[in-house]
Amino acid sequence: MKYYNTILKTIKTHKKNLAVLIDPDKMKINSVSNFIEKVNQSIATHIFVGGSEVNEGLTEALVIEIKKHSTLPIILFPGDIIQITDQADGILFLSLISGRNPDYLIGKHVEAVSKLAKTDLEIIPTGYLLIENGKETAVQRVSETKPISRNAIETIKDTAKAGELLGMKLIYLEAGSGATHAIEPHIISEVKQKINIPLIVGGGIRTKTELESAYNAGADLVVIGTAFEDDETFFDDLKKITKTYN
Ligand code: 1GP
Repeated sequence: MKYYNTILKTIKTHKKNLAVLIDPDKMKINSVSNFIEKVNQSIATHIFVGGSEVNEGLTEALVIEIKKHSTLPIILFPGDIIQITDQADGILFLSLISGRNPDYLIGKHVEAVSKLAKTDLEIIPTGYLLIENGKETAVQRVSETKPISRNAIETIKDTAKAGELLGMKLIYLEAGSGATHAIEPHIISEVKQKINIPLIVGGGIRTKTELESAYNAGADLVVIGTAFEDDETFFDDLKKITKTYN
């Protein structure tokens, strides 16, 4: 579990992780080198690749191109099994535990097994919780599940804890790509206090202040996609710095 252990190590040393999420459906291959150059100069520690709706073949081509320009770990964050490619380094094996659609709890996982067996991907079991953010998100539409209300803090905490007790190695609090409201810091901090595994937070984070606020609340890894897609100058705010967190 090389990549997972690296995340555990950052927690011990009070460092934080930032994943830049690249959607194969939105990133053009000929834009990759410029984009990744900016990623390389930033505080990003991971590149996540995935999307809710991606055509077959696009993910693999994108990962191959990213690899030419970056040594950061490339972790698949797939919306579907067709996004699995052995060209990446790892995969978040996501179970959508906020929802009650069996396909996204276990069904697609069974289908993925024979494909994963042909790869050396590091498989990281991840409990994925979609939290309501004020508008319908692609995850909600594609998975046909309801997000948990952001006011239902006990349900959010118990769902995250249940994921941990089921053996999941990471918990991902997701507001949804392009969310109007990012996950609120008090939710991050209450979930973090409840669980003993690393916490990922993503969805709707657009500024350095929001990023810092998620870190300060207890996020170990933050995922940002849309803000970089919309405005690459955001990378300028996130140039490499040395900072530790308590
Ligand atoms: C989406 O959590 C990720 O799955 C990132 O969301 O695109 O809003 O940054 P954004």
